[in-house]
Amino acid sequence: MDQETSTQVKHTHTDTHTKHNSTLYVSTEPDSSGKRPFLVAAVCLGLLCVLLAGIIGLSVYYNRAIKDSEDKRNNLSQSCSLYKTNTTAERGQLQTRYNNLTEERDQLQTRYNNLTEERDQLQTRYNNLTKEKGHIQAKLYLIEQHCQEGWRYFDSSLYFLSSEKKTWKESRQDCLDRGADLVIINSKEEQTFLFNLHLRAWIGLTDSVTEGTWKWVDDTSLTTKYWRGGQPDDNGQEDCAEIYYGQDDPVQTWNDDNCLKYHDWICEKVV
Ligand SMILES: [Ca+2]
Ligand SMILES: [Ca+2]
Ligand SMILES: [Ca+2]
Repeated sequence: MDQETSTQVKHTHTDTHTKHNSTLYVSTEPDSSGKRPFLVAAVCLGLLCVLLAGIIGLSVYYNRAIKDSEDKRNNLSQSCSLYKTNTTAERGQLQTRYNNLTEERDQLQTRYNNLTEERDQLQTRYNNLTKEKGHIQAKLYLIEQHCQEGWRYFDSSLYFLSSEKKTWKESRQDCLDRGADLVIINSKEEQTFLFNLHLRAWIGLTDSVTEGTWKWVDDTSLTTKYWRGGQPDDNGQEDCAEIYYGQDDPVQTWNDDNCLKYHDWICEKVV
């Protein structure tokens, strides 16, 4: 059977040899042609194995790359989250600090306003004191000048004591000429001060307008009185008052007398 097949093959190849002389050598080796499919299959299998190994390798590579990428993404996400947390905390701290600085600024502004107000008040007070100092200096100068001319000073008033005698009206005119007037006794202290001068002198008190209604020269009514006992008695029309030293009690020294009589007098100038 194999012999017949071989003969047929050989015959076929002989025919082929008749048409194509160049293929004659190949057609005479029937043994090697039987192994080629296996060789091809083995090569293919090898290639498949290589291909499969490559695919597996690529798969592992890409899986690892994907995992690395996910890890990086997770790390990045964590970093972003941490950054957000830190940023939020920092923003909160900055807000708190801003609020504190704002409050501190407002307090400083209030303190500044108070200090400004206090400074203005002190400035006003300084101006008033400066003005007052000027008045006091002027007053001191006035007092000093009058004292050099023989006036007496007591409790914000200057007193001129006459060295001659005149009627009440002439005495008052003399005081007016000196920029003063007959003395008005406003207090017990002033009465005592005048009593201690040991004088009998006209004072600025009269009832010449309405009998019995005593008024001071500044037209104020008499309230506090220091008459001697039994006075005023208007004995023979007595309408002018004098302070009459000689009584033991310093607050009972006044007498009404005739305005045309001659007495010393006391002028008063309030400073
Ligand atoms: Ca007085
Ligand atoms: Ca009288
Ligand atoms: Ca009298």
